[in-house]
Amino acid sequence: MKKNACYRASTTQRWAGLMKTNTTCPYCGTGCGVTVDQAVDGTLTVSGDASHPANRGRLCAKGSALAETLNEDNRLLSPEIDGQQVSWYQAIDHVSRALEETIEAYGRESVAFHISGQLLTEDYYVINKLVKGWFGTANIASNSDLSMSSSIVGHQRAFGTDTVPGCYEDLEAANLVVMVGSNLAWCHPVLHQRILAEKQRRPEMFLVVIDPRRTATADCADLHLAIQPDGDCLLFNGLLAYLASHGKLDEHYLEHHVSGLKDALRAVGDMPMPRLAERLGINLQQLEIFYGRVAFTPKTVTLYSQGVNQSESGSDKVNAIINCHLATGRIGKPGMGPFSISGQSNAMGEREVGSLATMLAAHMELDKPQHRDIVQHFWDSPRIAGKAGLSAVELFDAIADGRIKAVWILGGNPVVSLPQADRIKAALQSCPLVIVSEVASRTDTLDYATVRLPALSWGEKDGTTSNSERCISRQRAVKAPLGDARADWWAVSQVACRMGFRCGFNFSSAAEIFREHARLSASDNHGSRHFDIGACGSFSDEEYQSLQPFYWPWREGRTSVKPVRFFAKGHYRTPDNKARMLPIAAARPGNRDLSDHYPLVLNTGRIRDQWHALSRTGYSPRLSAHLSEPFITMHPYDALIHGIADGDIVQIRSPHAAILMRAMLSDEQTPGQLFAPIHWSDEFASQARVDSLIGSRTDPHSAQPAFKNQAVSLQRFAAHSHGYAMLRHKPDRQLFADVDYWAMTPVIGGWQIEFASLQEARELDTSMAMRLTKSMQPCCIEPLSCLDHANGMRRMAVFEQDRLQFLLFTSETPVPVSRSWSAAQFEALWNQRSTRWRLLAGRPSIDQPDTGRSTATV
Ligand SMILES: Nc1nc2c(c(=O)[nH]1)N[C@H]1C(S)=C(S)[C@@H](COP(=O)(O)OP(=O)(O)OC[C@H]3O[C@@H](n4cnc5c(=O)[nH]c(N)nc54)[C@H](O)[C@@H]3O)O[C@H]1N2
Ligand SMILES: Nc1nc2c(c(=O)[nH]1)N[C@H]1C(S)=C(S)[C@@H](COP(=O)(O)OP(=O)(O)OC[C@H]3O[C@@H](n4cnc5c(=O)[nH]c(N)nc54)[C@H](O)[C@@H]3O)O[C@H]1N2
Ligand code: SF4
Ligand SMILES: [Mo]
Repeated sequence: MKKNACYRASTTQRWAGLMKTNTTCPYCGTGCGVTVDQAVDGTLTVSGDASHPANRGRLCAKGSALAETLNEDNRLLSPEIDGQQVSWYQAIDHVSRALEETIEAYGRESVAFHISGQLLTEDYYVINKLVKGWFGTANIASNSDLSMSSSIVGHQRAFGTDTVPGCYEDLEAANLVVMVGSNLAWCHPVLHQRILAEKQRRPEMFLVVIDPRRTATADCADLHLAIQPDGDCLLFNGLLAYLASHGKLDEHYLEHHVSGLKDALRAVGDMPMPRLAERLGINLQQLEIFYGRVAFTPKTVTLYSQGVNQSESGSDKVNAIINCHLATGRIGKPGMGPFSISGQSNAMGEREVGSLATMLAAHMELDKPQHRDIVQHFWDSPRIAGKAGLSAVELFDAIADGRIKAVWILGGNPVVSLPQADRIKAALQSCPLVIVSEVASRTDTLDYATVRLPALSWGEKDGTTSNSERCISRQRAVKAPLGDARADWWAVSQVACRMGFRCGFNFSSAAEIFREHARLSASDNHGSRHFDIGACGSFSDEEYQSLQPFYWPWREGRTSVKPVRFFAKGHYRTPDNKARMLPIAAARPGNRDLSDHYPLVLNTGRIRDQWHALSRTGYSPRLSAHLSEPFITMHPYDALIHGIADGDIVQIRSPHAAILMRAMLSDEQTPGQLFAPIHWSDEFASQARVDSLIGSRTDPHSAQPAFKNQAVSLQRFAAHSHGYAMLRHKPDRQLFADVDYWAMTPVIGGWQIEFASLQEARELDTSMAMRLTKSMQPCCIEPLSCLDHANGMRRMAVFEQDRLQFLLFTSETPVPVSRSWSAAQFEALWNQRSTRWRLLAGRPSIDQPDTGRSTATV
């Protein structure tokens, strides 16, 4: 038996008709353990896995709602070629032949993959092996390009390896936690809860948030520095100078384990503190508190996320932070270290497998001949990629200009998530072969697929995933696959076999792939690479099934597997084993593209209860209740000078596109800056894809897009008519094709749609009433309608037998009906016609309470 400290005989247990399975949450990089209970009738309930080291039983709102997002209505159930349903046999045959023909006609570099952090390690492994070992290219644009690549570059430049030095326990052991560009409270809620629980136990623990806007995370902190956008390099350069001038450098650590101090110090200069504070847009006292706290608190962790990574200076921000930790020797020791938090659940796994355009496999490097030899020899592959492939932004440029002729997208929605998103649409439209492996039946990217392949969703998938602290856990299947959905590794292996590569891809299980990945990590390693899970290379299938969360490295013959820290005693993976401090040039904070035409900075990010393009969370009424429409937050001052009131629909324009969102006024924003969430895709709203606004500025070292600092303009959208509809089922978005603004949200009982238009109210009403009625395809519908002459409001209710089918209200002004009350009416039986008119009031009668909102504000 392997010595996995918490190895158990089995993780799926039956008790009194209840089946319990331990698995892992598919959302964020916290990587929480989830226990799924399956009742005899198949009902699934989820709870936090008390034995998982990441969450010890906790779950956030998204994790707790996992069972209700296993929705069966929105699943891609069978393969399709050009919109026609086909068998897997036909699909694999078609894909393999089309790829062969493309390579033959246009060469190996004409084929590319676009993958995301939703995939499991086993999927990545097979894709990486096929692309680099058999196709001989490194064209794998990965989720990391959008999310983690600045951190990867920062790690590699400083440490010589992409190794996160610390672990979650450091966040609890620290006396000072500095959160930079991270809204941990909403994006990694369980980690945030762990920090807050510790702070409650030790109130002297000090929390700092560095973020241009006041977030939920900032609200819980002792100090919030609302620096100007991209002021991070300047702030941390200033900190390094302060530490040096206050005698806080660790001379011993610097002498033995670090190089580059002199150059780094020369680059930071000696800007006086008042000028520094002024440039950063914060007050001097705040800056002094921050620097003073860091200087006098050895146990400091600096945790950072997309406010750092997604910037033109992303890699430099990472190194400016790491410089301060190296100079003080605060790294790899309990409660100390720089800590890059990963975004998607398996973003870290992607890096371990090396399924990026810039890496090889198992932390080996594309440009090292001995690494290429190790991998090619291990794979026994006909060739091996020798140079970096295309990053995500470059990949779609290459599709647009015809260099790439075939792209296979697995687990991503680039039409929503990449900069200049309208160009992504155009690029995909021009690409002869677009294969999309998806779980959902409707996404914006699927519209452009020539081949659609149904993938297993969470709950059906089986494999491993790695979280931000290098902990590898199992995702286990808890239900049978729906339709013809298959694992991504299976689809890719089948295509490879059909292309004649059976020798390398004859995989029959995730366990088999994991064993091979583990053996490769140990191949010719001898301690030279941190990522080594050689102990898993000889697992039996049963051991793989029962594998408990463990941390890497886990070398052959060693016992597993507590969190490991790196670099306390140096041993960096550079030629002289010393870490590198880098000279960081800090540009002036702000946005150099601001102009009279585009005077405001648009910042983008996430909200608490939604996940990316809503393909899962967007179907949950509970999760959608938090913030239910695409919105943009602005300071009341900006609203005032643009003539905008809370709840107005506004147009946000950049040189690339224009979108419509609902205005939310908040003093959490600094004047001159706006914040919009990334979640609303064309599937859920008319024009709310923020990435259509974002330009293609990227970090020169990591190629990561500058998603958080875009110059835009703002104006009120002067709608002539407004509407609100409640439907029993999610309507086809084509119904609203010519309505300027619409957004749909699930509520208990159905779907609600808010809309607004430049059409006259009467026109809008007639066309919406006709379309909605037509979409019912009823056997016998009974409409009821009225025009309220007092306020020009039109009201309509449509029944099919005793059930309400839809409600429609239109008006020249925003529609004041009770949203929650109208949703609740879908549950009722309406067999007495005489009472039906009540519905047209859109609110409860005077003797009934109404707790919900009655206007369309988010
Ligand atoms: N609820 C929810 N949670 C998620 C996700 C989700 O979709 N929904 N997605 C997951 C993924 S993939 C990721 S990558 C993570 C992202 O997690 P986070 O990085 O924490 O989330 P974001 O909202 O993208 O951005 C974080 C903060 O960066 C700030 N920021 C913007 N510009 C700057 C700047 O110049 N400097 C500094 N210091 N800060 C700046 C923004 O104001 C924002 O509050 O979240 C993960 N968790
Ligand atoms: N403006 C702006 N843009 C951003 C960001 C930002 O902060 N601001 N953040 C960036 C970041 S950090 C990220 S991570 C990206 C996220 O961008 P994407 O990764 O493109 O977003 P998702 O909506 O998560 O897309 C994942 C798709 O995979 C499908 N899926 C889920 N599991 C599986 C599976 O096992 N197999 C297959 N084949 N499909 C699966 C889902 O249904 C979903 O449609 O957005 C990036 N874009
Ligand atoms: S914190 Fe992240 S991993 Fe944990 S339950 Fe929430 S979404 Fe899932
Ligand atoms: Mo991400």
